[in-house]
Amino acid sequence: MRYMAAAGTMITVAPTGAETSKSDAPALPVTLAELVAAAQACAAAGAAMVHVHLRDDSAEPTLDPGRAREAVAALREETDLVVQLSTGGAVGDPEAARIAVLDAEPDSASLSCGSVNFGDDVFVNRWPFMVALYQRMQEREIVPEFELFDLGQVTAMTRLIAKYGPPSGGRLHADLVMGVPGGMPGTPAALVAAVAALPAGASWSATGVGRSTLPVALAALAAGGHLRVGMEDTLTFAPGEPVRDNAQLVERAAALARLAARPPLRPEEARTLLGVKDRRPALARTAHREMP
Ligand code: KMH
Ligand code: ZN
Repeated sequence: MRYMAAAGTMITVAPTGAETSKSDAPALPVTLAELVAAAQACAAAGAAMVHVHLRDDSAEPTLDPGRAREAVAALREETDLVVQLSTGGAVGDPEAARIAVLDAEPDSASLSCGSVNFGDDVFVNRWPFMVALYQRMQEREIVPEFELFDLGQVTAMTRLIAKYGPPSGGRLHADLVMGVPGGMPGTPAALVAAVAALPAGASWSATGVGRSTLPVALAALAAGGHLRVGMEDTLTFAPGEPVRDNAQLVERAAALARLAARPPLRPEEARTLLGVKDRRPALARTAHREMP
């Protein structure tokens, strides 16, 4: 077990996701303006990275390359968050569209390390597709965040790195996505098992879907990990109380991190932690320094 706690906590916000409809969660940010406003509010609340899924004009999930480029540019312009695009998309999205997201040159992109049942559906991540995504990220100098939905996916990630070399930036960062119906449960025991299997020196965050949000966040902080929160994963703040907005979830994560004496990392610190290449225009590098 690696209890080498980082000094601070990197908080990632996943504001939108691809599996919830706007009609079921009206506070879900789906337009570019809503996404940017949510990202700004979450940055002010303590987020350092934003994990982005795109929606079209009907608020349906899309991997449209133009929208991806637009979102990356707008988030770079309006926030100093590390911008991570999802390559997972929505369950059933074609591989070609998922890999094409990398053309938008985000700082980071997700890379799911195996197929997993996703409720009634299957989220497919074939090994050859994982390899293609990984190599494209290496070529484009995009830092992968390895999404691990189950214990065996830790092994798949380790195999990928052993076979194809280190990620861009030379660091290794994984996110344990826990509590998906079909994946590992969102329990402290599962978290401890997954963290024990990570390669030495890896940084990691954890995400608890649905009602596992709090147990996973508390276990992750105790075990030295970082946090991912947001409406992609959590729509109920407390029993019977819908989430107000993404910033509410980030505020709670930041409060927990402070309580654990591991306060939120600033985006600059997250950039160093992840080893991301700085693609921001020179002006934008200083424009957001006043954020808390
Ligand atoms: N929407 C899920 C099927 C990712 O962003 O990389 C996949 C997902 C993972 O959300
Ligand atoms: Zn996602």
